[in-house]
Amino acid sequence: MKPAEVTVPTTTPPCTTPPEEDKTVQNDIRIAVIGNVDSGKSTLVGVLTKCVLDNGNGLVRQYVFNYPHEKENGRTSSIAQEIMGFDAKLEQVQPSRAKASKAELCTQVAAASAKCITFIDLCGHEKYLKTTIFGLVGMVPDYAMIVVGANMGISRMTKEHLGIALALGIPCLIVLTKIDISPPEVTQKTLATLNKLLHGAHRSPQNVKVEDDVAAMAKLVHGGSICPIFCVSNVTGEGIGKFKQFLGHTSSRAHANPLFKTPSDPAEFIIDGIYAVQGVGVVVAGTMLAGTISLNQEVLLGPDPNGEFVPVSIRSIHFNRLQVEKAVAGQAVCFGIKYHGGKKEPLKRSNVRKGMVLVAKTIVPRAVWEFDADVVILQHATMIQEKYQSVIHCGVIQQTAEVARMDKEYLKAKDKGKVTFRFVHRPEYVHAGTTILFREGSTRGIGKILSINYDYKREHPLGPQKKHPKKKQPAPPQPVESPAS
Ligand SMILES: Nc1nc2c(ncn2[C@@H]2O[C@H](COP(=O)(O)OP(=O)(O)OP(=O)(O)O)[C@@H](O)[C@H]2O)c(=O)[nH]1
Ligand SMILES: [Mg+2]
Repeated sequence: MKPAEVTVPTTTPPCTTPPEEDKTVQNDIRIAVIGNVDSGKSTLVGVLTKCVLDNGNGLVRQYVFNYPHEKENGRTSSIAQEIMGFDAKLEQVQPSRAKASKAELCTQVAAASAKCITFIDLCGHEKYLKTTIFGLVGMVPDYAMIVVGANMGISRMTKEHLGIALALGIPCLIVLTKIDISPPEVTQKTLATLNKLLHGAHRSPQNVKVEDDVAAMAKLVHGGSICPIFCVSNVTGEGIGKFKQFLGHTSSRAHANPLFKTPSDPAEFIIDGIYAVQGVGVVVAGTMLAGTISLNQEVLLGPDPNGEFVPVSIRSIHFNRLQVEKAVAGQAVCFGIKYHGGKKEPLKRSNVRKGMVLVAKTIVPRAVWEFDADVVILQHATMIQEKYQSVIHCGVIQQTAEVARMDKEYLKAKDKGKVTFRFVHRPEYVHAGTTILFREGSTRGIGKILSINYDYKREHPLGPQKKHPKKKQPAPPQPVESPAS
């Protein structure tokens, strides 16, 4: 998939965030980890965050996996998050081995750190591409770290992941793993292919050497002007120290990312994870795109299958696993929520889905079925016409949509056009200006929402949906860990 023409802003808009909150936002960095299956993503995340080395046979990834089935087959199939902390001198905060659980380790690191990097470990296998795209589009990472096995070369999936990150305007860094087992000539060949690929995508690759100034490099990566390539071994530890130094100098791109508004705007929080926590109730994880949400505040949760929003209260707020009083634009946080007011039934996990939002009451949110978008078809085997259906990724929203109308008879690979998409299953809360990705089989496209069609209304395809189904639902699988933030 070729990168589309999406401009990466290089200038930082003036910051209106109060200094203390601004520091928290600036020192909270999110890195999405992508790349081909078995390239060493989970292992690298484990080596960086747990300060241990791998045995080349799947030892360290065990500390990163969420589920027992992932441990059994060694393949990431869910989104795992791990924290790496730095103190004020940019020395890594060592995780204490005495603390047993993943959650306790994260809390300990976050509490002792002046700066935190959250790695979002995504799936390499094509079977889980939907999950990986969700992590890249919905979890609003500051950077994408593309992991490539030095001995494995550049696969189709590596190109696909890189293409999506570039199309979304996320600055990239590359880590070549397995240099301990890759013959030097093979590593050189992989590097040459990578350099060619990045030049072709109008990015400047920079092979990092021992003597390079990583602080200066981190600034250039922030602006998206260079793409550094680090060569490491998760087994011998070669190159890991230099890479950690670089990571210590990275900073958040929240102020440079046009997706984020200021803490004084009306609040908007997009939900990327839902948990039922014993003794706490429903907890939603996600990203604050705008505004400020405080403890006990009343906000609106929605849209439900009928497109409606319900008032909920904020019972608890966690940022990097630590309890806080408020959350501001740019932060990834978790909220404990309950129905506001006199609702008899408690809020259940099944009442919330990924793709919903929490918004300030002042917004008066409206869910819609249709929107117009400017699109470019990156690859498609035949032609796209009216009634064509595809999965649309738009922030945390993932839903099949149909082409209701278009300004041309058909679109084929490399064509641009104006398309009206209509969601198939339920109305969603979307904004003009948001980037969308769509994919179906080998078809890939990217676009930007131009306008929302509030006039088109329809019933839910299955008739009006009950908000609280009477039938007892089977208990959803519980995450092994409590939410990451
Ligand atoms: N020798 C050597 N082996 C490594 C290195 N990094 C990872 N491995 C091994 O490579 C295998 C795959 O590593 P994973 O971390 O599971 O790879 P992944 O990219 O997360 O794979 P998916 O989650 O399935 O996409 C494991 O057996 C690791 O032990 C390295 O630098 N050197
Ligand atoms: Mg993995």
